[in-house]
Amino acid sequence: MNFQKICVIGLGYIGLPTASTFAAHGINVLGVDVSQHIIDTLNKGEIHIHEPGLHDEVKKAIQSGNFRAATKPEEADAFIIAVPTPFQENKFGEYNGITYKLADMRAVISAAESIIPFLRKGNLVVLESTSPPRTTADLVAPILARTGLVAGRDFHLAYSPERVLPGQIMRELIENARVIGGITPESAQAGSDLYATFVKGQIIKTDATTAEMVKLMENTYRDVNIAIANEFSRLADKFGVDVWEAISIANLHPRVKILNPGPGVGGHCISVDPWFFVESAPELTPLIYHSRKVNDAQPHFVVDTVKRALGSLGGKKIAALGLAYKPDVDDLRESPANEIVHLLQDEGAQVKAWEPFKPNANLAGISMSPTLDDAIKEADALLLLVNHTEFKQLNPSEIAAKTKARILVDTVNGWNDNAWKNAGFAVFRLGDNKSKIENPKP
Ligand code: SAJ
Repeated sequence: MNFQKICVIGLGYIGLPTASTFAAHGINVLGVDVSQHIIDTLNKGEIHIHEPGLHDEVKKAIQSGNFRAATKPEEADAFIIAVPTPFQENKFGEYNGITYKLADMRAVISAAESIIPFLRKGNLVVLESTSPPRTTADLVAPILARTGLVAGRDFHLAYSPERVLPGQIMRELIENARVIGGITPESAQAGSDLYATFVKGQIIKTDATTAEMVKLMENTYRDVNIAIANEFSRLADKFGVDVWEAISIANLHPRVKILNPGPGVGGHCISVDPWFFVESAPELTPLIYHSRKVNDAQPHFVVDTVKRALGSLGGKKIAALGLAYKPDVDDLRESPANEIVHLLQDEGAQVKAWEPFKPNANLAGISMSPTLDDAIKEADALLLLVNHTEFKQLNPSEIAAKTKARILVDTVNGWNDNAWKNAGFAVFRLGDNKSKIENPKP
């Protein structure tokens, strides 16, 4: 299939990079968003989100005349839907005594509806938003059928999940393998023709529901495996073992690859996507459900560890280092560190937080320090919550000279025990009770 003009609906973290990349590869792109503010910003050549390389790409696309933004779609050869699929705020599902979160599909529904007046025979529609299995076939296809055209017969319909890492989006969009699931083989082929415009990685064609499952399976696989690592950290704590040592030994086995325990699972992918499976089939997903529960409860285990390190939390001053949801990103949304700060404060601790990637973050109920020195100066304990490179490089004796604290709690195995002990700190690591409970030493 040949594509001269496409509409990309939803100009967020995925839609905007996708739209500008198509434009850079010679396709005439209309970007569509419900927010007039976003449209005005883009048409001026500015952008509303932070992603390395994106601003230049958008500026070039606008200047070349290949990219425009508007609040309504127009006729085009292809339509790409890249809108958010968050959780419903106030509604939950229930099955056999368990409560689970429900996807809010309203943005997908209204994006599909917005295409109706413009859909023509021979067009291609692609859904990119992460969605519960069968969304393309059972939700999007019936909406588009209101045109009188039938998906797979009169127009092509496909699902193609984004699988890019924030911070690397512009490169990964082009280089990563791309899955295209068609409602028919011809739809998959049409989708493949479209993305071949810029994708250099392998393009894999399959059916739409397989493609939907692939996306959810990738992130669920990771969530379940982090959950077992987190459960191992609690077992190690109980039995007087250092979980990090145990994992590194277990991982010498050629068929074992245990992930890292930590303060919990954050971000808007891994902690979200497994719920789409639970919602779709709660009777089939006890493992996925319980893994989510284990990871969501990990902040409580961190608080128990801090409590043990300090004796009690009431009135204690704690420097919380790192609020991002993972190392070396400035993204604080859904971060377990945020919850940990609140739990510590609920128990009477006074917490000052330092986040080098967002020192001025405005987080409800959290007191941010303008500098690392300010956060640690009067602290009774240092609490390492994210493995930022900057934290790994800190010099223990220099830090010892700047803080009253002589206790530190490391939840991510970011610091070298001995170096910090030599600088005068009592070191507590998450899932490491080895030196606290006497085990026979070799
Ligand atoms: N984490 C652990 N232990 C680990 C690995 C991660 O506790 O061993 C935690 C991190 O600290 C973080 C969370 O899990 O809080 C998620 O981090 P991540 O780097 O594993 O994943 P995301 O959410 O940034 O990005 C994922 C990626 N998916 C996979 O790696 C399978 C990415 O490729 C996807 O594009 C993205 O989800 C998405 O959009 O779905």
